[in-house]
Amino acid sequence: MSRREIHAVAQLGPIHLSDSKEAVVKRLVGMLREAYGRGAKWVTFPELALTTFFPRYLYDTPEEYDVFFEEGLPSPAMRPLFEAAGELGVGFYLGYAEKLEQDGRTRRFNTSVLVGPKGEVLGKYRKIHLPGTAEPIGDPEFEHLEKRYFEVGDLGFPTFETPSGRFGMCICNDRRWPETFRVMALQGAELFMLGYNTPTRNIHHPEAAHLREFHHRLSLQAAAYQNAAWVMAAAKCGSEDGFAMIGGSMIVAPTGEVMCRAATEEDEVITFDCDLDLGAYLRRSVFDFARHRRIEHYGLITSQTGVEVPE
Ligand code: ING
Repeated sequence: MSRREIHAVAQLGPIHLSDSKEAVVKRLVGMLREAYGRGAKWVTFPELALTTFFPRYLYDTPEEYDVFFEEGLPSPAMRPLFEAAGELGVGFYLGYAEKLEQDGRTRRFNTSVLVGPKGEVLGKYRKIHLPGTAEPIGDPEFEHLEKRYFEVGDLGFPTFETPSGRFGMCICNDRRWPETFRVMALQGAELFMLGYNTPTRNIHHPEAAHLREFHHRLSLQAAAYQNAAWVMAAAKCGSEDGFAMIGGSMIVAPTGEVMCRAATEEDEVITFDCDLDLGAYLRRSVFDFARHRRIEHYGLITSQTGVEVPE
C-alpha cells in the first residue's frame, strides 16, 4: 500500500537584524502559497524562522534580546501564516523563540510548533540539545550562545498523530544526536521535521569547510535510514549581516537517500511526493525494533552522560 503525499521544505535565505518580523512572515506566507500551488500538504520551515540567528550575538539583558521572542501561539507576528495555512488546508512546522510566564518566572525556549491542515496546533517541541556556551568564548567574529538565551527543552521528544501519519519534530543540533530520532521512532514516528541554522565556520573546533555540509547530510541520512523514516530539513542560510550559514535543505527518504535538495542559499521551496509507507518494509525487517533491539545491553545510554573509562 502506498500513502503518497507531497511534502515541502521551505528554506529561508538570510534574515538581517533590520528585517521586520512582518516582512519575514510575508516571505513565509509566499513560500507556503508556492508549496500549496505545487500540491504540498505539509511545509517544514526553519529553526528560529522569524528573526536573524541572534544567538550569534552577546546580549546581557532581556530588554535587549526579548525582541527576538514570541509570546502566545499564534503570536501576533505568526498570525498571517496560521491564517494562510488554515485557508489553504496546509499543515506546517515552524521554528521560533518562545517566551512564557510560568509559576511566576519567565521561561525561554528554542521551540518548534506543528500546526495541522485546519490551522490547529497539534503540538510543540522545545530544543533539548543546545549547542555552544552560556558565556562568550571571545571569538573575534561571532558567538554561539544558545545556552545563554534558552532553557533545555522540557517536553521530551514527543510525536504527533496527524491525518497523514505520525510525525516527530526536532531542531538543528538535535539532528547530530541519534537518541533524538530513536526516541521518536520508538513511538512510531514515520516522518521527522526539523529546521536549522548552521554557521559555515565552527567556532568551537576549526574544521575543513566541506565538513559542515557533509556532517549535516550524514546526520540526516543516518537518522532517516536507521529509523526508517522520512526527514524534512529546512535551513535558514546565506549571509545574515555578513555571518554565513550553510544551506543544504533536503528531503531524505527512509532508505537514507536524498530525494531532493535546495540549490541556493535563498528563499527556496523544494517538494517531493513522499510515500509514507516506503519505510514499512524496513520496519518489518532490518529495523524491526521489537525483534532485533537488545535493550538489556543499552543501559549506559541513559545511565551515563559523559565518558567513563572502566577500571
Ligand atoms: N547550529 C549548529 C548545528 O548543530 C553546531 C551548531 C554546528 C554545533 C556545528 C556543532 C557543530 O547545526 C544550531 N543552531 O544548533
